[in-house]
Amino acid sequence: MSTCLIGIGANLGDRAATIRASFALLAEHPSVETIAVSRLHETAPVGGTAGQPNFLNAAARLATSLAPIALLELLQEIEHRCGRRRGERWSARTLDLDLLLYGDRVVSDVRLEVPHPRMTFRRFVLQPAAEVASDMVHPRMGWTVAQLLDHLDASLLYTALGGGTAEWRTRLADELAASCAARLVRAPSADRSSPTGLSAGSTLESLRAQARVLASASWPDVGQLAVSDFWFDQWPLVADSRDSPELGDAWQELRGDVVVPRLTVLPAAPHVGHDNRPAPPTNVLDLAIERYAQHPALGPVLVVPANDWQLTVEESVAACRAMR
Ligand code: A4P
Ligand code: MG
Repeated sequence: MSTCLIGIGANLGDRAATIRASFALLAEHPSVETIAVSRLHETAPVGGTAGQPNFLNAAARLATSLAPIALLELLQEIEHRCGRRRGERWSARTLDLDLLLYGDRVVSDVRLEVPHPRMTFRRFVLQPAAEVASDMVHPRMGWTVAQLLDHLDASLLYTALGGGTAEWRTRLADELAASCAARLVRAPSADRSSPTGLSAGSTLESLRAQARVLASASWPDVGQLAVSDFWFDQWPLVADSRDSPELGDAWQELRGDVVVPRLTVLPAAPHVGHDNRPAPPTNVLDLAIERYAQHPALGPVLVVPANDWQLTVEESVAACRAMR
């Protein structure tokens, strides 16, 4: 038997009745044992078409002998029996059942991604999930569900953009500033003159300049989202890729003084420009960033498809709203 965490959302019809019906259908399956269900949480819709009704969100913890794909098929069958008709992505729905966690398994399949790729920063997912599965561990990050929710509560409203080109990050930061009324935190000027954001020979100075811009002591304590077009936590990766322990040490020393991002956005293919030019050969740092994005131990990461600008903007804007 594997312990699984299911995320539930509904924003059409009699939402509470549909969610309760889905709990009953899950519980009556011979290979599923329901361990706990959360309360129902009223939440504002995030992403998708404007003007959607509010959601009710919930979570369920199960034990099952079904394999991950078989469990996904059961969830989809229950969605269908409860009146779900698949429309556009993120459209209003009678019932959405997401497989958030399946024990400590990592599944990456065209039909199924587990852990659910957007669960780590969504309050509408984590709040109900923490009621039934606070101790379950996200196997890519090594954080418990309780830690993920604590991070949303304890961190400042700040999103860092990393990887890609300086041009890509600046453009995305501008989009987020416009769509989410965010305050822009620009990279210190020396960084912006080089495409990688790192002028050779002055990397230590660059790290220190970034730390000054992100100093917690002078961060304005307002409820406004901040977005930086650079990522302070890239430094340990830079240190490794350049075999430069002093950079790693400087990062260790200064990280306690800088603002921790609530979310970091990283591109899946770091060197594709916004205009879809072919990617130049991938360098060691880009590879390290891609690898880090698979196991982001320092905090929640949204991975965006760098070759699809519209999707990148939609996902990033929705993520910044969902983490509030
Ligand atoms: N799929 C891949 N991995 C999984 C997984 N772990 N669990 C595939 C479930 N399905 C998974 O899903 C599209 C495809 O994802 C499936 O065919 C399956 O093979 P879908 O349910 O048809 O479409 P969707 O839900 O619109 O897309 P998606 O990307 O799953 O959306 P999300 O991320 O689930 O977000 N705002 C509030 N307040 N509350 C919500 O519950 N939900 C969404 C949907 C957006 N905004 C929301 C809420
Ligand atoms: Mg879904």
